[in-house]
Amino acid sequence: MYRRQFLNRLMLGTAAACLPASAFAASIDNSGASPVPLSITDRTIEVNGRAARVYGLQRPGGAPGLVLNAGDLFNVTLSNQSAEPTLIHWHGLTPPWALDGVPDNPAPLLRPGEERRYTFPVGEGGTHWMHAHTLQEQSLLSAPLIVRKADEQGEDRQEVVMLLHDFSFKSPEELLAGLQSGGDGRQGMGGMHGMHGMSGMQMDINDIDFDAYLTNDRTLDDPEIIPVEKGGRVRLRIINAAAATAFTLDTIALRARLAAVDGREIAPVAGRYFPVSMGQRLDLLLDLPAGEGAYPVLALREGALEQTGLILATQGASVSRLSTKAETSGPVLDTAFEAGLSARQPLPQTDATRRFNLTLGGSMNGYQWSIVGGDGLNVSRGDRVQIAMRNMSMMGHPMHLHGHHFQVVGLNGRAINGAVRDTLHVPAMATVEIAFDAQNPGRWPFHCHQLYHMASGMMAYVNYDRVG
Ligand SMILES: [Cu+2]
Repeated sequence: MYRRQFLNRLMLGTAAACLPASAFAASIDNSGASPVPLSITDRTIEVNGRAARVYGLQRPGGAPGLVLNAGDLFNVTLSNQSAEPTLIHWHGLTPPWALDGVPDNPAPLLRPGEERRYTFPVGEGGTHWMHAHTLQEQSLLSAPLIVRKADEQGEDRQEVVMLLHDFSFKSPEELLAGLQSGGDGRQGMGGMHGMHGMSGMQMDINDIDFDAYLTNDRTLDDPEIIPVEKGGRVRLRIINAAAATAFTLDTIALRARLAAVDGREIAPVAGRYFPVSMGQRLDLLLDLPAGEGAYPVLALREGALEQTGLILATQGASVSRLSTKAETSGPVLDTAFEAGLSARQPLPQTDATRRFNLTLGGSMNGYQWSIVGGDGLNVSRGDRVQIAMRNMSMMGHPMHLHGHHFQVVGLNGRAINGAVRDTLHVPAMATVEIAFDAQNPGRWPFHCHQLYHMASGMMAYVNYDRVG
């Protein structure tokens, strides 16, 4: 009952009336091609030596999520074989609004035993994600959604997926209640950090102490070891599926090139450390040394010692044991890395026809969060929309827009011609600006992807005043 109440609370918006019910007809495919079955299941995994009940999101045979080719039809039958009502959001795809997968916006939850067909053009490809847009996301109701671009389909690169999670043996309802009461479940302040000349202000980095940090369901006590070839080439598709944890990827001994963020190509950036906030994805290209070797790739928890990851290992290489804790805290995400990114395909140059100014606010006191100015994000089809966000809170917020990709066009008051994304991390006290073209009518969620912030007020909608 308890869980149901919270689920209902999290339906995130009332049923919107601006599309007729017949919009669902768009989901019926008459082409005759058979859909891919995708099942929501209950399953048990082992975490820290204990059994944990979690959700699964699997194809026949048990493979998680979906692997599709760009240009294909997304042609899927989603069936709920779990014991709870739920629904799946296709994070990174731009389907018609009726198929977006946020409960009651506008599609209803899938009841246990119910199934639903989805067909729409999958788009140009990239590393994407699928997840429940409810507290069930914390219980691993989440999986990779990989759409291979044309030039990746015959690519001589081994594809490796890293799905990152934060995990708790407590239910998400308990975690949220703990945050709201300021008691159990809350870690406390993340420490003192001076930022942008504002030294002395206290930043909050993590507000939940999780029991484990997972990569593909496993901790570093028992990591996944991926067989690779000597001198091999790897495309690492990293998805930060964590509910409330930002990470920095550390490729350690391997030099990497970042080729895409949120599935969209950028001018490649070489390096070792790559930040990835909640809801964001990275495509890292790795070229392995010629000899035998084992190469850990780690994800460092922001502002804390915990780490997770996997190991790429050639045949016969000796694999050393890795600790779940590092000796120094993971980096705190700022705007410096974002400032160095530029899109391979930026938005066409044009002036904004609609501008909005939002303030991200809130505090740990009472755990209330807000998007001030987010009530009137009304646009028209064809608009170039520009949204400035000022984060006046002491936490970072990964802001995600459904149904569109936006370009990062400003950071802390400086105009940039940045990456094209669907999720942008807005650090504490930072100002960012994004732009997008309104081409996909609907009532589109625009929210913080920290699950408990979203559940505590950080939800707005970009609404097309004339749908159709
Ligand atoms: Cu947030």
